[in-house]
Amino acid sequence: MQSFDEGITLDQFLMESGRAHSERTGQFVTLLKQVTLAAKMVSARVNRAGLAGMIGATGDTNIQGEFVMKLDVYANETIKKALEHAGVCCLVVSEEEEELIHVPERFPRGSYVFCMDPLDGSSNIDVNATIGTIFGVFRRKSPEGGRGDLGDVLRAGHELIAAGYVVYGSGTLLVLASKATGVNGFTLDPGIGEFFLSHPDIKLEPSARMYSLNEAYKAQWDDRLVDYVESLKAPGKGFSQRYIGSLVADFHRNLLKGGLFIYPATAKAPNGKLRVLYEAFPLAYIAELAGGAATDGRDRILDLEPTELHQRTPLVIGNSELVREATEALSG
Ligand code: AHM
Ligand code: MG
Repeated sequence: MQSFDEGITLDQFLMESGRAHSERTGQFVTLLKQVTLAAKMVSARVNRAGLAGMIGATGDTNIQGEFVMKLDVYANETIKKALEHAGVCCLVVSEEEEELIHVPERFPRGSYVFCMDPLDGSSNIDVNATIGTIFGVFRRKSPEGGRGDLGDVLRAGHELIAAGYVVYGSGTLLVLASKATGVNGFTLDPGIGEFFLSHPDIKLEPSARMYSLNEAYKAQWDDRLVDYVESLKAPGKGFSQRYIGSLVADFHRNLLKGGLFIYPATAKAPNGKLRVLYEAFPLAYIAELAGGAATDGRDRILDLEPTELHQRTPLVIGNSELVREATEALSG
């Protein structure tokens, strides 16, 4: 795996890693650059979101119109446009859109399939809590130049060639993972509009003492989960709990500080809430490359083969020993 020094720009990193990566077409690097560009645009809009009400009060409808476009819609359109114009994708899957998105006829069709949750945690926008973009990249299976089809998308997670997320929080940080480069984090310097490598080669320790899940649903849990979570609270175990309710933010904290995240099956949501293609797969790919693990409470997430675009899955993800213990407890 190639290693990099802190402080280089994301562009420099992409150019160097492009040389190391097995995807040598240049198209792959262009794809990641376009995602970066879109991330900067979304970040700028997220930072201004709170101004919408103030500007509305001035009665300037044009400016207000621009501001009040829902942020998740804006993120979806911005990322899609960045990818379509660059001719790097044949297909996009988005949480915001029911159907598979084909790149319009007027653009060249590229080799990649992009699966995204354009703005995860969007129920947190109103309270200025951290939100983010999650994405995974497959190389197409269908013939080059064609429109692409469902077979390019409905496939096992271990076929991903890259994944990442952007968190729009107190700062904007982009985490990028691929087998050639491992997991690296880049912080946006808003003054000059560049991402700099700030978290090189992120690794998860085998264990940690933090768990994240929504305990308000306890009455709907399987008894095995109730017992497992109770066991974490035993005196002397030293666990603490954090739950933001924004997957990307909870995952990011756990990736940097260690922790176990669970969004289980519940009586009301027997398949859990989170989506396979653009939430569970990318984060599982990142977790594994960082030395962690992810299961659905029984099987490895990256071995799932979804049969529907917006399929859901329970998710147990984080430090490898914690995921193993939780999975044993849940499937025992
Ligand atoms: P959404 O698709 O409605 O945005 O829901 C996804 C979010 C995740 O970011 C988060 O982990 C989860 O919903 C929180 O759900 P809950 O409020 O049920 O704990
Ligand atoms: Mg989401």
